[in-house]
Amino acid sequence: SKMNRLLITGAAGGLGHALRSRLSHLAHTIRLSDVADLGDAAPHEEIVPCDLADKAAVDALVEGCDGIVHFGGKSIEGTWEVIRDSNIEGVYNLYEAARKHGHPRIVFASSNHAVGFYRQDQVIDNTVYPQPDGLYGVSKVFGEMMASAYWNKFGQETAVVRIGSSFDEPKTHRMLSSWMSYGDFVSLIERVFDVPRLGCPVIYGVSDNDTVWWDNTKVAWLGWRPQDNSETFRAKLDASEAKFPGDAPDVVYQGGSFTADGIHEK
Ligand code: NAI
Ligand code: 15L
Repeated sequence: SKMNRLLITGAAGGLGHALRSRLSHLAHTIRLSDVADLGDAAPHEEIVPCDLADKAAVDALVEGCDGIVHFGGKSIEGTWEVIRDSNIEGVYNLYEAARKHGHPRIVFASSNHAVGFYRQDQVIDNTVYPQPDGLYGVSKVFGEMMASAYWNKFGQETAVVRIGSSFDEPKTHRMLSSWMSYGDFVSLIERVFDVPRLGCPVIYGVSDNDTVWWDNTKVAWLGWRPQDNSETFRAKLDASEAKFPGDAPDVVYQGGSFTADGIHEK
């Protein structure tokens, strides 16, 4: 049944911008939040600017929401200070606000970079030990563990989605394996808010691609069936992207070039 109010954090970002209107059927009101400009609110939308590092502001942001799609945060490698404020403090603030305001179901945008040091010749399921590929990946593991602790302690439900690469198209050959279309992400979020009992599953966010690193068998009960396949973009990528040497991080590790990124100092 339709929620009264769905909160989307990070709504000014790539995924927020793309999914904002595509999730509008899920709730009577979509509350959009970010530190960046969100443009004008459509009739069914409300805009609530908020820095995730501000605990009191996040508390007020979450109050009155029946569901949360948590996209907000640093979305690539960064300095510790930025990662800490947005992805560590921010996630803590979000879960504390959810605990105080009726446990709205959460979609947590985790990342393949939580497991980025698994190799591309391995197929992993949602039970593997994390192998984060940098501070960003570590922050996503932190978020996954917050979800787990608040589920076991308080019954807070979260869909932990280890997103591969969710863009309008795969931008590199690596993304032929990691790509998740916007349409498939929408259908995943629909399932998350539809199922009567969610719990705290870890789900790989990936389309029905031919080359596979991730096994979602253990979350088949969710009934999510991605429809899109990156193969339709292979010829275009063959024409636009040079082939990497066989030992390049982009063709060795699931996390690609993030595994070779240094620590970003201030
Ligand atoms: P993005 O960087 O385009 O959007 C993130 C948004 O969060 C930005 O609009 C930014 O202003 C906002 N934000 C950052 N720090 C904030 C703070 N302290 N307070 C409030 N807002 C803040 O990233 P994108 O691609 O839209 O990703 C959304 C989420 O999904 C991120 O959490 C990212 O880590 C995760 N993700 C995305 C993937 C993708 O392929 N697009 C892959 C894996 C994970
Ligand atoms: C991510 O976690 C990033 O948010 C996104 O920008 C892409 O880099 C993606 O992973 C990826 O690994 O392709």
